[in-house]
Amino acid sequence: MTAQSSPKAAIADRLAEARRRTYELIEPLDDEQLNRVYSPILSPLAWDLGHIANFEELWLVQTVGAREPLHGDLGRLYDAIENPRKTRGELPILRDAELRSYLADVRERALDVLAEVELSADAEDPLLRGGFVYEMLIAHEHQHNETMLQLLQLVDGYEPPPRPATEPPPPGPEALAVEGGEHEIGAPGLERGFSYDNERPRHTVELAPFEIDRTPVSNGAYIAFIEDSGAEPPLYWQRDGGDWIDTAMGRRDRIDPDLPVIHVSWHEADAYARWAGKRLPSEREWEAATIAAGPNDDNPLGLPGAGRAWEWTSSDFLAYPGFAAFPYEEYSQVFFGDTYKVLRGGSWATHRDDLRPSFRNWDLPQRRQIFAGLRCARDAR
Ligand code: AVJ
Ligand code: FE
Repeated sequence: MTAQSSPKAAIADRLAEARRRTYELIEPLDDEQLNRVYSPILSPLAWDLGHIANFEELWLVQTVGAREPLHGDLGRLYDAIENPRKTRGELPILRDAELRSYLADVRERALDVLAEVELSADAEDPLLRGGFVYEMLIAHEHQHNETMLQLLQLVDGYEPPPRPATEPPPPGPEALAVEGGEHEIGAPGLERGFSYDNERPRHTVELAPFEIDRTPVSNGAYIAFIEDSGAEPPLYWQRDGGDWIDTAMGRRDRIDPDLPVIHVSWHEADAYARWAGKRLPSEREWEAATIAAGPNDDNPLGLPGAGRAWEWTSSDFLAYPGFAAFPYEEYSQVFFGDTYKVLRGGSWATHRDDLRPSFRNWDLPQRRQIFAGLRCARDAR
C-alpha cells in the first residue's frame, strides 16, 4: 500500500504538475526563441519563466522560508508593475542555462521550506492558513502558462498542446432566463477554499430579470457579423477565397464554425452584441447565470460552452464592497478603476483547476491577443 497523501504531498504534486506544463510549453523551443521579442504587448518567454521562478522565490522561499534570494535584487526585473511588457526584452534578465538553473534551484528551496511549515486551517500566519500561499503560487504559474500560450500563437510552426475536448452543448433553448431579485456573488471566505482577493467578499446584488445565451458566440455567428457589418475579423484570421482561415502559429487552418470565437476585443464583442440585438452581460449577471445553470463536476462553470473562451462582460474591474487586498496590493487593487474590463469563465488555455464561477480576469478593452470572445445577454422581455 502507498502512504496516504498528505496535504503537503498533494501541494508538491500540484507544484510539479504546473512545472511540467511550463516545461512542456517551451520544450520545442531554443534559447533564441525564448529570448525573442515577438510583440510589444507580450513578454519574451524568458521573462515569463524568470518571473514564475522569482514569484515562487519571493513568496515560498523569502517570505515563508525567511531565506535570502539567490540573485540579490534580481527580483526588480521581474516586477510586472515596474517593468511594462514592451520593455522586458531589453532587461538584463536571466537567460539560457542560468535561467533553467534558477527555475530548478528555486523549486528545490521551495520544497525544503514546504517540509518545514505548518499549514493547518488555523495556522497563525494567514499566508499559510489552509495552504493559501501555495495555492496562489500554483494558480500564478497556471496563469503565466496561459500568457505564454498567447505569445506562442506568434511562433511559426509551434505545435500547441491538445485542447480540452469540446463536446457540443446538448440542444436546448437559445437563452436561459434568470430571475430578478437578490443574488449572491463572489467567493466564500478562504476557509472554504482558495480564491483571489478580488473575488471577495461574497455579497448580495440586486438584479433585474434577464436572459443570457445558453452558448457563447460561435465562429460561424461571428462570420455572419463581420460579413454583414464590415467589422474587422478576429486577430489571426485571413480570408482565403470564400473561406476564413486561422493563421496563428503560421498555420492555415479553416476556421471551425462551431467553436466559440476568440481573439476579439471588448469593443468588437460589444459591437457584435448590439448587432445581434442584444448586449454584453454584466459580470454579476454572468456569475448569477452560471450559478443558476448549476456548476457540476463535468462543467464547473455551469453554463454550456463556458471555459473554452474567456467571455467579455460589460463591467469595469472594480473592488467589491468590503474588499481587502491580500496578500499584496499589486495583484488586484492597482488595476481597479474604469481602465480594465472584466472577463469571466476561462479559455481552452486555462488550467481546469482554475475554472470557478467567481474568478475575475481583466484586460484592456482594445486587447485581442487573449483567448476571449463573448456570450450575449438581454433584459427579460
Ligand atoms: C489576471 C491575467 C490579468 O496577467 O496581469 C499574473 C494574472 N497576476 N501575475 C495578469 C497575473 C500576476 C493577471 N491577469
Ligand atoms: Fe505574474
